[in-house]
Amino acid sequence: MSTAWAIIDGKLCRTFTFKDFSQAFAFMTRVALLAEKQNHHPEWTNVYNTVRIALSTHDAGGAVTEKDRKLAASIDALMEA
Ligand code: H2B
Repeated sequence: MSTAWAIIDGKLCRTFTFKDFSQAFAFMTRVALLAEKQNHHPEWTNVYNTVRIALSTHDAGGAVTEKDRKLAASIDALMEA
């Protein structure tokens, strides 16, 4: 099941669930392009149809910053499109 964004272990996290692996990987491809554009890259795991994303800013000592919130908002916008 997909979740809302939440701070877990100091990172901005959300879990996305899709119909199957193909849908999950297509989503990851789109997020990867966003991440490159923003020069801000997710820590993530994928297991079959589930993608878990954890965002933090290494450059800020691992804190959650505006860069993480911006990438999270862009990912949400992908989901709505
Ligand atoms: N991604 C994330 N999530 N946090 C960072 O601090 C970060 C990044 N820094 N992507 C960028 C790249 C930095 O390492 C490069 C050198 O700009």
